[in-house]
Amino acid sequence: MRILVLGGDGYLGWPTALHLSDCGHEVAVADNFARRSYDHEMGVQSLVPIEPLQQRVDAWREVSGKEIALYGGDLVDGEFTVGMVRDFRPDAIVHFAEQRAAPYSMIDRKHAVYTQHNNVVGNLNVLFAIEEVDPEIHLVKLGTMGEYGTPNIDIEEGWLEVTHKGRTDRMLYPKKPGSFYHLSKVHDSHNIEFACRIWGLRATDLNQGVVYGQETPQTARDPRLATRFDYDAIFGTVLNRFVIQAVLGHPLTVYGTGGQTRGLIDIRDTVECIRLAAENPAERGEFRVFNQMTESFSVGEIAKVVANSYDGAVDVEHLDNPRVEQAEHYYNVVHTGLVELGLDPHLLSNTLITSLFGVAEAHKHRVDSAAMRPTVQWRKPASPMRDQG
Ligand code: NAD
Ligand code: USQ
Repeated sequence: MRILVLGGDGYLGWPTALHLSDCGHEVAVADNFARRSYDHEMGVQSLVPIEPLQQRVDAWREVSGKEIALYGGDLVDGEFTVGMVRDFRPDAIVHFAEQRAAPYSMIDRKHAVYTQHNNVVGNLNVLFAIEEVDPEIHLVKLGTMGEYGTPNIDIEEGWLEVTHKGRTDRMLYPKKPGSFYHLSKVHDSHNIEFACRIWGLRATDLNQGVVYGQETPQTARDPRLATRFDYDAIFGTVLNRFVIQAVLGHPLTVYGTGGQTRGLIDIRDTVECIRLAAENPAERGEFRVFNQMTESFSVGEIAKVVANSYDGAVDVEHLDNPRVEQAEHYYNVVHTGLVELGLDPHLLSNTLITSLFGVAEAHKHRVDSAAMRPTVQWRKPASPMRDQG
């Protein structure tokens, strides 16, 4: 298949492009390098050094003999987006290319507006490009488990059968996201479902949980193929941060009581889920949703797993939660769709965490400790809502 990976310079986009190329697909990557500019803005850098995208593509050619085409441009530019799709003529488009950090979207008005404009408009341009160039193209879109929030009922895969006053219908599952970033994904999901229903496009929305890990079999083949590994309080995700904190001898920063529960997934399963979704396309007119996670853990449990796997002493510090989220709640997620397509998950194990300790140990001199503590508050200090939780 011909597969265009949008956001192909990112943490997940790059290893996915390599995995798809390794599996024999014709791959192109597109990126506007916004992620690298957030690093400059925040004064941080990936823990693991990463090469510029052109060098990564050259290294992959050297290592594997395979070509990956490269498009530099911004999805918010509709002409660029449609021109790229017309030029590459993909069978599937994998869309990772969004601002993806909840804390970044909660910094202030400017960052919230940027996040929703970048994500919602970019995704709309992708939908219009598919409709204009070839409605057969399958869109594989990265959504997030955080679209659902933490409802007090089971979380189904995107759709819910509702019986109301004696009548029954299949409705989009109700959403209660926890940040302006997570909201942007809800808006995307609605726009995609609309395009499938009205134009007959085919799409798979992958509501992915929090990803952990840094290496895949392809990125491990050469240091120039490494993907990024974020540890800072804005872009670092929880398990990856705890691993780095343990190695640095910093306390693990559990927000609040640590009772909040999330779905998690190993980066090696992320790239495989994308392959499975791309190779088994949705039907024309179908808005298909999979919950792309393999296990649920509370933040407190994640801290325990990391602390127990590390050889040295590890402290846990409970910080006042800078976010507004339920501390204790029901969490039961249906996630059978991808397993039915053939996913054989890597569950969280000491082996994986031990190898991550190795990655963190090798690069710990690059850490700026000041970037570790959370600074973005969900509640504004003067807000009358402040004490309502
Ligand atoms: P990332 O920020 O590392 O990668 C996203 C890439 O998209 C970056 O390289 C960025 O430069 C590019 N990009 C952003 N806006 C763009 C635009 N307008 N035009 C072109 N390129 C643009 O993020 P990631 O961690 O690789 O996440 C990828 C996707 O997966 C995101 O959509 C994210 O919401 C989703 N996701 C990530 C996680 C996680 O834990 N990392 C979990 C669930 C879902
Ligand atoms: N948390 C801590 N301590 C930390 C960091 C986080 O307790 O040092 C807690 C947070 O309060 C939250 C949970 O850990 O309850 C997850 O936080 P996170 O920063 O790891 O993940 P999140 O903000 O939800 O976002 C990440 C990705 C995002 C993706 C999402 C999947 O950045 O792109 O959409 O995971 S999900 O959470 O399923 O929505």
